[in-house]
Amino acid sequence: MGFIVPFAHTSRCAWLGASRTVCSGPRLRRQHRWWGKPSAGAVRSAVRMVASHPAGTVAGQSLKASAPDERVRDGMRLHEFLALMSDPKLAVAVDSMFMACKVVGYEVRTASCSKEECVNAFGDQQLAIDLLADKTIGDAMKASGVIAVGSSEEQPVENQYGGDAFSVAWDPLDGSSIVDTNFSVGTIYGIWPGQRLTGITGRQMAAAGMAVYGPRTSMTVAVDGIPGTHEFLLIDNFSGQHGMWILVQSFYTIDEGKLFAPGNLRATRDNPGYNELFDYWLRNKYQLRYTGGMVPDCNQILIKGKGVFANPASPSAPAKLRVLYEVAPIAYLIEKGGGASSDGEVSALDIPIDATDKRSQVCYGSFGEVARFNELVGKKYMN
Ligand code: FDP
Repeated sequence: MGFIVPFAHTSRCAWLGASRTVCSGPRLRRQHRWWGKPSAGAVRSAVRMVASHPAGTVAGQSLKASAPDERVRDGMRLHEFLALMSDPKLAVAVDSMFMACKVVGYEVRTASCSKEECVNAFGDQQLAIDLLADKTIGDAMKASGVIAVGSSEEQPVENQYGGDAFSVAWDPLDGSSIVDTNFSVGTIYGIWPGQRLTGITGRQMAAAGMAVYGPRTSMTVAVDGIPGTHEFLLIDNFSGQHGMWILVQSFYTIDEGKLFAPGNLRATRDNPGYNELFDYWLRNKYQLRYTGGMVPDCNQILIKGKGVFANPASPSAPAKLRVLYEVAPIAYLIEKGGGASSDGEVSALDIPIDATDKRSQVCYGSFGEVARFNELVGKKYMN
């Protein structure tokens, strides 16, 4: 039962390691919770979670870390973090994404928006902001020299990029319908070993990330071989560190807590299970935190260390989110960060990606919240 392992630790100092002197207040609080005795409710929901999942999908193969890597510490720079990765080509691919997202953040910040669209300059032309972001990321992936196949939500085909080590899928600007309102938007990406992006599952991923373009630009990233999920901040204060990515916090656990982000709410009309789940959240006085942008709505689960994001399907409001570009990479980040994901039945990391535009309903959050989603919503309206 992999996800209960953290409660078995008894020495907090071993956990803190090198990061001990630089921990912030909230991070210390999170670590206290992590090391504390699990509540009866948490144990009950964990047991329910195991019971509601076929063997091997969550309990057996959880990506959740049994212990953090002591070399990872708050305040470290991106290049120091990349140096911890055992595969230098993977480090190049991840670094290239950080570089591209820095540029995309600038493109979003300096776009001009009307009621019709948001545009920015590309040479002599004006380009819609999502197309410009897509081009920026595609160019960076090609230039990295390590990417065999690239594919984006804007062009959902498998493009050959000339490298041989990894393949990468990205959603260049998720939340494009809210970019004009100046809400936070983001980039999502997943990196797979090998030379294809179909006939795979999210569980095979080597790394995933999501950049948040909000009042601050941040990147939440998880990589194979390094426990946890980590948030980097782009320093934008004209100091000597201006333009650098600095690790600001690491996530290893997602607790139970009453915070909800109910996506595709229209599906409550003809999905009785979702209606019941929504009613449960209201009756229990959950706190609503939903922007309509999947990146900030899911990233908050890691930052707050609690909560649930759901986007269920119904007959009249079918699944919209794409597994390759959105669902699987975010599942990787949430599961490595100590949470759970599900398509209503199995971990979103186990959904077969048989086509680049395959879609799925999804739920992310603490184990208890995801178990409740499986119990009430299930997969009745997903095919
Ligand atoms: P958008 O269409 O604005 O790009 O995946 C796309 C997405 O946004 C998600 O970010 C968001 O959670 C979802 O769609 C919202 O969909 P609806 O507006 O259809 O509810």
